[in-house]
Amino acid sequence: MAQVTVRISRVVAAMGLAAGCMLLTACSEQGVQDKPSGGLAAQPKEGKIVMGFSQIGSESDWRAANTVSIKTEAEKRGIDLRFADAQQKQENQLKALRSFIAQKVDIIAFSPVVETGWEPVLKEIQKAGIPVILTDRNVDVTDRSLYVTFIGSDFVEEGRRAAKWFIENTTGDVKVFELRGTPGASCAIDRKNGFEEAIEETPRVQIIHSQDGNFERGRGKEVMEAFLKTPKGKEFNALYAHNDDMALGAIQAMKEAGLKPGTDIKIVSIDAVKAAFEAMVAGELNCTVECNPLIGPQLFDLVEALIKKRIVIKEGVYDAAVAKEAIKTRQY
Ligand code: GYE
Repeated sequence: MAQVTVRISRVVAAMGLAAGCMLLTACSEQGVQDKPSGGLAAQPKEGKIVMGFSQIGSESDWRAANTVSIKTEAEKRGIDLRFADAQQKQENQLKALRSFIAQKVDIIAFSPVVETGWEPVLKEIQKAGIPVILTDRNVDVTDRSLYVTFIGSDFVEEGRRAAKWFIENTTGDVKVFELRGTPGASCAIDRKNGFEEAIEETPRVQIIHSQDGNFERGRGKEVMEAFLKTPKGKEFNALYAHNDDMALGAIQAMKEAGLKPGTDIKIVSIDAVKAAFEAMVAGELNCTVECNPLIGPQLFDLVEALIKKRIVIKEGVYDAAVAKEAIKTRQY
């Protein structure tokens, strides 16, 4: 399983929430009690936490699973989730974030489609006293106090893992076509950097062409169709796609052009969605690097810790009759 990391910024300490966050790993087991106290400007209304969530869109199977995870977990915990789909447009996300301020939500989470351009709106949110959690993708801001934390995968490492597959499972010259994700998205930038870093000392593995396909299956197919008609399209023998959906689209284009994906062209992509496993079973995809979209439980553990600010530890009572057995697993 891929690790979804939770990076806590300095602001948590500044907000006096460090203790709550240190206990986060234990939250799901130990339960969070609903007993708001003063401190944060945003407080639950009528006992319910109100959270604004700005989702990027529905460009991939990964995204669909991510949306389900967030919605299901919110529902399970009785959180009033105001969910907005930005259809892959930053301007729509900016509008959604400003509308969350107007709605006076308790907390905002969002998955930023691109890395840059968030500073002004994050300042407005901070001024309104609403904590912000970044999910999935990162932002490029100088002021780290503008968000509490970033919950997401290590995309550089994913790029390295993809490269490692080519290095370890091929011989001879590997001429890679790189199908990149959305321009300016943190995961597209990092997945490229991680891959390039990992192939640096293996000159037989080279990226001979790189183009973006916006993380979409349809785009992946179109881009591959066009590429196959170019001179480099006759030369390449490997595909590195920043997500499974684009790889699956490209596989379709290769098949229509009479190529054998997985054999003539070695293919590695990222996400590990079910359709990628189907393609591997069919022998058309060689490897997928896992990127876990199921962040709902971790996200809402954090939300509850920030808003409710009271986490009760689970404890028991032990009769002497059980002591002999229980002592075997005592850690303190
Ligand atoms: O890999 C891709 C999606 O941001 C990690 O976005 C996410 C990426 C994921 O559309 O399939």
